[in-house]
Amino acid sequence: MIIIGEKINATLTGIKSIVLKQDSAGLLDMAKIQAASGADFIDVNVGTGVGSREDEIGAIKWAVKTIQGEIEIPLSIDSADPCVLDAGLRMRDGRPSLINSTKAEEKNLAQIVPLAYRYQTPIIGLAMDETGVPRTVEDRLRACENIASACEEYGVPIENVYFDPLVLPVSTDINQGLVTLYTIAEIKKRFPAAKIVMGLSNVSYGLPGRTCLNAAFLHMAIYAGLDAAIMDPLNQIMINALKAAEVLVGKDKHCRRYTRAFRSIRGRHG
Ligand code: THG
Repeated sequence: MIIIGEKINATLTGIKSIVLKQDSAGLLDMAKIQAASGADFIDVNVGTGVGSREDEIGAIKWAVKTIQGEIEIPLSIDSADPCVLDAGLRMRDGRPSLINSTKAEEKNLAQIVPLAYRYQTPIIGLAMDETGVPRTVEDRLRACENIASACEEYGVPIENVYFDPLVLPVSTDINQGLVTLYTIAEIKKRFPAAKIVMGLSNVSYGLPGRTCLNAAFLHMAIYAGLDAAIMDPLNQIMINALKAAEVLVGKDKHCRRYTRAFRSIRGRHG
């Protein structure tokens, strides 16, 4: 499993103030702690919701430059704005990156998929279009088909595509857990060479014991074929869930990673 550390996200109040103050030390702390916890990528989302597009472009340049000046870790550039993605990718100057993300909307695809070709980076495609997140597996799959067609058209290999089946809260629609899980399984069948990624925490929105639900959902999603998770790498319960699931679906040869992870914390967890 590929772990994409989610903690540099300006919708979180602590990060929002770090971005607004351009607090480089605070930003670096958040990057280093996630890298040290085993994140494979760090997601960088600096959209504070205040200020202009130029402010967000300035913020992504600052954040990317600050992080890569100190640590070498792949970055997931997270924005809905193609110009912000472009600015972040240009600042990476060929270092390993991930575009997060494009929707299956004509205009979005035409602006963002060419960036994946130009910068030769993988790209996340969200299973949604201009009308929002479809509530059925069929409609989410149709969105993925449209993304795959655009990638083919612009010369982006399917191996570089991460499909995001998307997650809606089960508290508002009890079927949404299964819709996401079935979408993962169908994407795997239709595009076996592509990868599948998602953010988990939406599933438990509005309910108590969120980590309990998120961990169960991670187990099921890994069984269904999830390749990468946008998650908090500092949340030990979630990391344990991930390692256990990898063993049980045969993705951890000789249970080596599982054993190593538990050896270091044997005193606390048996
Ligand atoms: N898909 C894709 N990109 C995404 C999302 C997605 N980017 C944004 C979002 N969803 C994923 N990122 C976050 C970031 C932070 C939190 C949730 C989702 C969050 N974090 C808590 C915190 O840091 O305080 C801790 C959560 C925990 O302990 O588990 O709430 O769906 N492609």
